[in-house]
Amino acid sequence: MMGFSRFSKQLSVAAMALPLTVAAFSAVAGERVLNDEEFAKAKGIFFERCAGCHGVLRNGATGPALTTDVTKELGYDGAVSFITYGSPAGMPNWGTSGELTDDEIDLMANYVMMEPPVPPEWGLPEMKNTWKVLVAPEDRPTQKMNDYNIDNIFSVTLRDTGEVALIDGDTYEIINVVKTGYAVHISRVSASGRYIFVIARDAKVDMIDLWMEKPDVVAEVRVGLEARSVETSKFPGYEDKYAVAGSYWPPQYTIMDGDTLEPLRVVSTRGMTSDTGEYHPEPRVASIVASHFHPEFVVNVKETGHTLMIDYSNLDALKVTDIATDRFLHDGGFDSTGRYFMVAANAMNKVDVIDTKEDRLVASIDTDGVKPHPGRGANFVHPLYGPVWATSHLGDDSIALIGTDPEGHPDQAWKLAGQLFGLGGGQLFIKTHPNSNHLYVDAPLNPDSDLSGSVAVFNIDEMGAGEPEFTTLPIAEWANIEGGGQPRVVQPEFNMAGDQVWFSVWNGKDKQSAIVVVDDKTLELIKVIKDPRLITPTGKFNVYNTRNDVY
Ligand code: DHE
Repeated sequence: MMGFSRFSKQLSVAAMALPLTVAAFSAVAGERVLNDEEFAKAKGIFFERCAGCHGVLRNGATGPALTTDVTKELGYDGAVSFITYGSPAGMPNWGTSGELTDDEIDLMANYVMMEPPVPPEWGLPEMKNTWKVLVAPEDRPTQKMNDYNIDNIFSVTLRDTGEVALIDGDTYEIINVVKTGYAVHISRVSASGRYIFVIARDAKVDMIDLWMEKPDVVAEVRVGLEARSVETSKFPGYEDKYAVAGSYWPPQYTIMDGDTLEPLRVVSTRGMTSDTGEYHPEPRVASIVASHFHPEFVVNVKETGHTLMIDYSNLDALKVTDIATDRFLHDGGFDSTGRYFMVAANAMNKVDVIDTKEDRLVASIDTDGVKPHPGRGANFVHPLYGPVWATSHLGDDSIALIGTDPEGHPDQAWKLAGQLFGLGGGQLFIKTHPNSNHLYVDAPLNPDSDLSGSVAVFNIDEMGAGEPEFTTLPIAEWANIEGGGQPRVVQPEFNMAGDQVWFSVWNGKDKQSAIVVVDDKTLELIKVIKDPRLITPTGKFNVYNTRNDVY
């Protein structure tokens, strides 16, 4: 365990992003027009690695715009440098991490100089062609057919194999590895806890039934060509009735039957920006949560900055409350009461607060950091500020604490109440649990492998005095990975009881990865889960915590 000063952390991150030397360019070919085969390959890599942050049409969001006016200004050498080394503001170091070869970097640097291709549309007919009910509702078990404590199962994203591993949180055994869509992203859990819904980057939704003797997929559908979010209806009376998925391409959301995934309604999100009123062709759907106060999905539209409260009580006459928020909405989570949804507008360095009871914007908060990236964030009671919700930042080491208690702590409510400073830039996820006195913050996108392989732990009780120090847990070292690589430690997730915290040690596809389980009280290692099937584990979703919005 070790501590870092804030100054040295920033220096070390900046040092990793030095410009390329002439020698480093020697393996690459230089600026040219790509042939058809090269263009197709580069298009694939862009879709897999770049479109999420920069947009299919490259208008920019989490990452800057890469339209040809911008890339030509940057030039071929500049593009190679960024792709190789990344940047402290959150661009991954695709070259030095070994994820892209010199030839692939050359392809990509040339590709971004050319006009982006426009992918096709994808409506209900296309969705229905891909919709499959593998086990009809009437053929499914009428009671739980296994002995698993299903509330303590973890659905673990195996990013590069397009699978999720269902892991028993009590025994650490892999229950099943389930085939899902391409570059699978997140899992969400139905209100009853019976079904897990998984969304993949190719917009395939898979529905897993945890009551089966061996839990497996019972229905699937593709709701577009690219997607990141899925959620299910949670309002009393609508439990497990609907699912909703948000697509990046085409920019739209789709409401599906919660038993079969039959696509029922698809609605485009193309339209005007909330502030300047300009048309945007690609306003992608970022995070979605289910309201606990109304039969509504809270759908966050990234590029145009709209939070749409979609009333699902009558799909034939869909009522939408369109709240103007900040542009570039990304991820977020509820406050501890489940009433306020806190969503990061990451490229604006803001967090917007949505009151899901009154359906209104409560505040737009400058987080005094670069690109807030909370995952679902972390709720805890700060010794001075009372209940707060916290977010880490992608672009620097700061952690923003936002007051969430307007009654008890009005001076801090919906304001930046305070800050902490973590391992360095490249932070992605922050987590605690109501039963824990610890706050965990990762930094998987930091170019320094010591930092990306560790996690910072703050003691909540000790946050009242001075600049709180953190303890560094060398999680990747504990995993004792064989065969090298740059294993990144990503996304702390608690077990159901809130006494263990799980970390993914995310290595290259052809390298060993692991999951490390830590005792929350003692911060000691409990278990390293290694298995040849655990390839590129990233997000982990504990059934109980996910379905009850515990974080
Ligand atoms: Fe994610 C959540 C989008 C890259 C792991 N990610 C989200 C959400 C969005 C999003 C919109 C919120 C979903 C919700 O709550 O409904 N993610 C994107 C991107 O656009 C981006 C930046 C680039 C891309 O090409 O996809 C991106 N995400 C990643 C990764 O590279 C991560 C680290 C590894 C992986 O598996 O892909 C990653 N994203 C996650 C995880 C969550 C997530 C684990 C859920 C966190 C949680 O605790 O809920």
